[in-house]
Amino acid sequence: MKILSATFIKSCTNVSQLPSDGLPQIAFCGRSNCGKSSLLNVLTSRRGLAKVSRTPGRTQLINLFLINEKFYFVDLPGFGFARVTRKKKEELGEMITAYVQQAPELIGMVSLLDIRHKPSVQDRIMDEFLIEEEIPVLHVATKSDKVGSSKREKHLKIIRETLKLEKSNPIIKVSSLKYTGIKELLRAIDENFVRPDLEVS
Ligand SMILES: Nc1nc2c(ncn2[C@@H]2O[C@H](COP(=O)(O)OP(=O)(O)OP(=O)(O)O)[C@@H](O)[C@H]2O)c(=O)[nH]1
Ligand SMILES: [Mg+2]
Repeated sequence: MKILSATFIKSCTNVSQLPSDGLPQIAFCGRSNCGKSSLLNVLTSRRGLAKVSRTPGRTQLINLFLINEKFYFVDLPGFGFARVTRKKKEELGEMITAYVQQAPELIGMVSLLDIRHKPSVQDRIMDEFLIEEEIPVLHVATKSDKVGSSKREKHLKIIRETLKLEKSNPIIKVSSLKYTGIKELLRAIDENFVRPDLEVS
């Protein structure tokens, strides 16, 4: 897939505000601060398209970006940020749950995991929830530049074992800082989610 255009369309506080144009949506989920917004900027080659912050909990809305005028990338709020109030945490969790259950155009979820950390209970719950909802998932290990190359496989193994992923289920390693793994991720998105009518020739 080649990304020719990427445009911010809107931020939604509620799934009722999602576009009703029938275009497919590919969403990005993961713990707060795992690098969702940074990865979206790198994938679309638009620095500043999605807001990035060193402070976890930056993205608290469902943000939609129209890609190639044919489908959306959706930046979801991060889950599991300890410093937001319990009420806020519940609201964000509910927003993500409602999105997955009620967005009829969701064709796939890119699930991001910081390569340095063992997946949390919430990461596991999210994975199980996506399986239950029959949403295809592609796993991505982010911030691969933060782990020395000799240790990366060990970290991927921990992620694979904690999430009980089959060998056939890929985990794509990326670094938004070093721009590595980006082509591989776009190819995997194509192979896993994108229908022929979304292809750019
Ligand atoms: N070293 C390194 N830092 C990264 C990478 N990707 C993101 N970061 C940093 O991690 C922090 C969080 O990045 P975001 O992209 O805002 O993370 P997010 O998942 O969108 O966070 P929320 O919106 O809070 O859920 C920022 O300080 C980024 O600069 C990466 O590949 N390598
Ligand atoms: Mg974000």
